[in-house]
Amino acid sequence: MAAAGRWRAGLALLVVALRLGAPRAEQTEEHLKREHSLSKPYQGVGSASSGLWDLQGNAMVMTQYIRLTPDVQSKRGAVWNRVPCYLRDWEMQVHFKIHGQGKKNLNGDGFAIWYTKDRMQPGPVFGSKDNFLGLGVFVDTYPNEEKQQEAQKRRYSPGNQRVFPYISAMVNNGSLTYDHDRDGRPTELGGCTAMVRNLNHDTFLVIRYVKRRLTVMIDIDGKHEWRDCIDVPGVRLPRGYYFGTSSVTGDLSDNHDIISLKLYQLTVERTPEEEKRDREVFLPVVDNLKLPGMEAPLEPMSGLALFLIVFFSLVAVVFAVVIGVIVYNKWQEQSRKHFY
Ligand SMILES: [Ca+2]
Repeated sequence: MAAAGRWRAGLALLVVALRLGAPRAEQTEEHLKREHSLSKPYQGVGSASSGLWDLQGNAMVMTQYIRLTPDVQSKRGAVWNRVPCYLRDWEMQVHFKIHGQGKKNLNGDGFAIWYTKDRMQPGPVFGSKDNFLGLGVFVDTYPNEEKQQEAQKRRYSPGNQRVFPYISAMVNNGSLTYDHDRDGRPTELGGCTAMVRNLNHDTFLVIRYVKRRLTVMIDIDGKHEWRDCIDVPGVRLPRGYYFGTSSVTGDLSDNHDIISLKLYQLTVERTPEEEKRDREVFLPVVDNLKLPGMEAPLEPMSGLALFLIVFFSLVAVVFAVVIGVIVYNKWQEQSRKHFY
């Protein structure tokens, strides 16, 4: 239900989807935004002057897909949208394929889908920069933490274990570091297992951002059905960030292919209260989330702080004037006494 409009969107650009399961029928309009979408024949992708998407590293444009990395060790590739996205509510549908020669858990490392302030900056997080500002959704195909613990002959406590490939999401205000050795566990907003590798059918992932609610759904079983993966309310993302996707291989590798990225504008109605709640933010933040290093968002000075500074400055000025007047009067008195 509430399925994203991939199947219908091919027929018409404008689709009205009725969310049947919702308590009150809520209408959502979807509209494909070409300037933030990437699909065959990938016209102008990576060209210096024209085109909407930039290529980076080892990424290559093929006829049927964009290969972020080949199934070769130590490769890194990315593709980034050139146009910042100013939409409030959107849905990104990712058609991807991960395949390679390596046996299970002898492949890596996966890929990331980004909505971030900075673009085209290489780094250690699936080939892209750490301490990023914005959202990262990671399709992680190698269990670093588990392998490390195995090597140290330690075992996970049951219930703690995540089965890989594993999809997770992270929102960063620039202060957080992605812990690669722990597969991002300390900063994970939510996640799910997704057996996405070496499949003969198409695999899809959708990131939906509506009314500050972030949801990730997957369609990886070849049944043309969305399955819930991540659902986090109160996610505040600034507008004007860039979409991108990046991937990296290390000692282990895979082909990481992007077949398409389709960005839909979602038009939803907001009540006045929702309008107030969803007002513009300048730094990414997740409500009611306590992560190490995220407790104090670096918002611009609050109204209260500004008021207090002005108030105490005024008090200081008044105090100084009063002292001055008293001292002046005393001095005049003194000089009068002196005169007579
Ligand atoms: Ca990993």
